[in-house]
Amino acid sequence: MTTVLLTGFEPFAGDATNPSGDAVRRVADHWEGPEQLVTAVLPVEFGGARHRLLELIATHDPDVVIATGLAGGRIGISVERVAINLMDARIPDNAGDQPVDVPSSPDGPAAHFATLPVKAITAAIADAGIPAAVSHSAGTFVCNHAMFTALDVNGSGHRRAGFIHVPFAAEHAPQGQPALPLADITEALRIALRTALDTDVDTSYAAGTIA
Ligand code: PCA
Repeated sequence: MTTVLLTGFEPFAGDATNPSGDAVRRVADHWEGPEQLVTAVLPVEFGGARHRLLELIATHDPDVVIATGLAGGRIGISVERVAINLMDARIPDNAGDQPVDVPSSPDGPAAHFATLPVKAITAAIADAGIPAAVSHSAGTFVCNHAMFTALDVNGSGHRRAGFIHVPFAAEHAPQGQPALPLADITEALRIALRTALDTDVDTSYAAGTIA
């Protein structure tokens, strides 16, 4: 049985909700398979998120891992291409930890590329009329750390893993911030899972940035 792991995050930085966790719960409510879907909402804690993610991967040995989180201020869905081996927290996490200039994994490589078909996923979401782009930075906070962690345990080879940042949900966005309806964020994550499961070789098209 093919197994997929989809995670979101709890609220952080004083927000009442986190659209990533809300959307993951909705995807779970409507999943029709045939693959087994495992979902979780991770704590916004460097140590706690890593621990929980490693536990989930060890327990379920998923074929596909898509972790998701909020990137407030971004205008669409960001399909992350790279996780860097660095924690540099501008604010404390929900446990009060604020690592600065510390590697995610002291013995790990400088970075890991997502092993998801990031361009096919981005194109499929955009084709559904939902704004989406390939992103080349997942930041240096808990989301980047979670993405790096998921890819750092990718040793078995069969697993595809990566990360998707979502914007604020329109239902809860702070005044003046870009946002998408939670239904669109949910649909984007469903499309991402479907595309990751159904795409053997990623498509290739220019998706870079000049700066
Ligand atoms: N976004 C934060 C951490 C949790 C979340 O949803 C980030 O981008 O690192």
